Amino acid sequence: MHEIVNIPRERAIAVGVGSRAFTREESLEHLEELAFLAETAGAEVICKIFQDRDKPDGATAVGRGKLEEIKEMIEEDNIVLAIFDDELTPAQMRNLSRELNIKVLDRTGLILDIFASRARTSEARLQVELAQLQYLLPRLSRMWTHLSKQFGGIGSKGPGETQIETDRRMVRDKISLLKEKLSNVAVQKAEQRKGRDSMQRFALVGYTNAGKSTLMNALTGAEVLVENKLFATLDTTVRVVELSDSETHKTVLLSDTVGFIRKLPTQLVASFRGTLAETLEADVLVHVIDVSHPQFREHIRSVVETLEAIGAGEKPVIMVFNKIDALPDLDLVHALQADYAQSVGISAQRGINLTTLQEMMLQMGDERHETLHLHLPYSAMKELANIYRTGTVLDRKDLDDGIELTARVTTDEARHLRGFVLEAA
Ligand SMILES: Nc1nc2c(ncn2[C@@H]2O[C@H](COP(=O)(O)OP(=O)(O)OP(=O)(O)O)[C@@H](O)[C@H]2O)c(=O)[nH]1
Ligand SMILES: [Mg+2]
Repeated sequence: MHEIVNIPRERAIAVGVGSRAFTREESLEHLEELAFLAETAGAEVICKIFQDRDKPDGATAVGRGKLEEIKEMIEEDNIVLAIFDDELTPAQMRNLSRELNIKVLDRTGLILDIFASRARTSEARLQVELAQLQYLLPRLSRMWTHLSKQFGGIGSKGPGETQIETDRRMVRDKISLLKEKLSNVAVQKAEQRKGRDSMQRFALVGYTNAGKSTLMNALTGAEVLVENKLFATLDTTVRVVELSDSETHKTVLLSDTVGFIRKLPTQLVASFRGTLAETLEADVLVHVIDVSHPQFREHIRSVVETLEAIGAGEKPVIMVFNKIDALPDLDLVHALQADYAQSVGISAQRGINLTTLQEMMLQMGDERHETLHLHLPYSAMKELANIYRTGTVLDRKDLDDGIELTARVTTDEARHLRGFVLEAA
């Protein structure tokens, strides 16, 4: 029996402030994306307002006149929530809540809120809670109670009611505890992964809503949730894919994970390391791009930046231009294929060109990797840095006379490391 619960959707205003770094058109696209994020979080965006400025006002983000305009709209349209693009400083947040007298959220708070309401596994929940507390910590002051209420945002998923009356110290303790729990989860997961070391690993990465899960399902027959919403996926799924052409047949692993977005909060990126472990340990990344989106080039940049931030910037990549079925013609795709050596235009939904993609994966995967058990003296730190950059460290022990490592490295790198090998792992 289903109970029908009518949760009223909070009426919201989305506010964007231009800056010299972007054209007006780009800033308006960002505002559209903010509204899409807000809708995903369950709000109803009644109006969008944009102010072109050189930089945001230090006290209230928008200027005085604009603020009055926003106040009027709030009155007229019974708006209960104001959402600002970009991150507000604690002072801006305070001033705006006082001036507007409704709940105020910024892009970061909104993204954290979506993650909080969508996290399903215990690991994802721990990661989100950690990110929320880290976001809150610098904003803690006598405003704590007030901010906590406000922080709940849409659906009021705050970091837990018991925290409300607490002080910085308790928040810090809680942060340490969460980190400890997460590192235990990470150890367990690393154990699970050890058994699959011999298989080649591919990881789907890309902007949120690009079609990663749709492609995962098309290639593996998995049933990962697909939705026209931002951040439909928050966990990582790993499945086996059979790749074959006329000569070779190979079984590899493919993972689907959380998508990225412009200005992904740094707290979230850091907290989601556990979920992103598959991406970090992949041999090849499959970067999925919604080529039918007007801002797809900026999406590519955001994804590349995030990959660099998590330390996966140097991995081999196949660029997959998805949703070609939604393009008027293929001129754009042909131009892109000329720009990117390893790339293919596909439709994950309609199953167009998936064979070409699989052949490409077969070829890219051929760049062999091996697992080595090494002893590196402290004089070989350059080698250590190279292993971290191009390979994957599976196990590490810091000893008096150097570092003992189990690592997956490319065949090329393995040749350089021959002198340090203890035994075949
Ligand atoms: N037209 C078209 N739509 C597609 C295609 N592939 C995916 N979609 C749609 O794009 C939306 C997002 O797809 P998902 O597979 O959930 O995207 P995702 O990258 O996993 O997104 P997140 O998990 O939210 O980061 C859904 O509405 C899909 O139906 C395609 O080839 N063509
Ligand atoms: Mg997904």
